[in-house]
Amino acid sequence: MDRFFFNTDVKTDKKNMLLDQDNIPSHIAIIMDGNGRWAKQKGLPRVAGHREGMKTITNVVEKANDIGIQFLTLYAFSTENWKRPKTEVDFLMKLPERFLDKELPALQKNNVKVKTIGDPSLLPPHTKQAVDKAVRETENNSGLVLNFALNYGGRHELVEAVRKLGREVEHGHLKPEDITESLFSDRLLTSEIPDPDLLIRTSGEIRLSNFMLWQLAYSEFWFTEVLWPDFNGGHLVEAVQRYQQRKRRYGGV
Ligand code: V07
Repeated sequence: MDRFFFNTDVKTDKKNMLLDQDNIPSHIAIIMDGNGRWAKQKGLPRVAGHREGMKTITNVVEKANDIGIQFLTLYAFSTENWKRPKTEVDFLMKLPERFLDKELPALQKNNVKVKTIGDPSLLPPHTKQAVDKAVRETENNSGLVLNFALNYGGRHELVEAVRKLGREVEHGHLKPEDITESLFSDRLLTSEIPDPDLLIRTSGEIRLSNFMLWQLAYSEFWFTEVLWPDFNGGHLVEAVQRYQQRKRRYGGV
């Protein structure tokens, strides 16, 4: 029997308010693309788009929490993003602190648990410290897990997992025959997080861009032309509805 959820938040969500409560995706992963293009269209510098994109996160986290999402992974900075102009990289590296200075109290109040995946070794110390502090201070929260992919690369993650397994074999703790998909998953940065049920990419690009290559093997993909700074809670609900329609169709055959 289907139960339905009626959202009364008219501020962020004017349409598409019906969701099947028995089929809410546990984990949504998002490639937050289109910030630079949003700024360009408005004649603003790229960094203005990044700043606006940060506001979208607050909005989307709130809605994800409302609809009962348990894990939200956001691709904030890829291993390839270091190739951007230094001024832009420097600006981007200030955003985790800015975001957390402003939002950590609200995240705390909403019982959100902050996590990260990615290689922290190349992050500036000020960035790493701010993120570590947020992770530490929210580690006992039991609500939505807000997982930031920060200096994350899917291939890098896979190579690191292979290295780990290689060392375990070398030390005689493991036989190659013992390596299973499940054991391999346990060596990834997401070992404590289920695979995403739904991937959203904004801004019309139809690519994975080295994001969660292993974990997205069975996920539903939802691509939208909407630029990340224009994305809102209503769009998130729409993506979940499309996800639910697909799931219902599969259930029929
Ligand atoms: C970044 C803003 C959102 C649009 C996409 C690119 C720019 C939030 C964070 C963040 C990261 C870790 C954390 C808390 C917040 C962030 C970067 C870029 C590098 F623990 N937004 N945001 N980090 N953008």
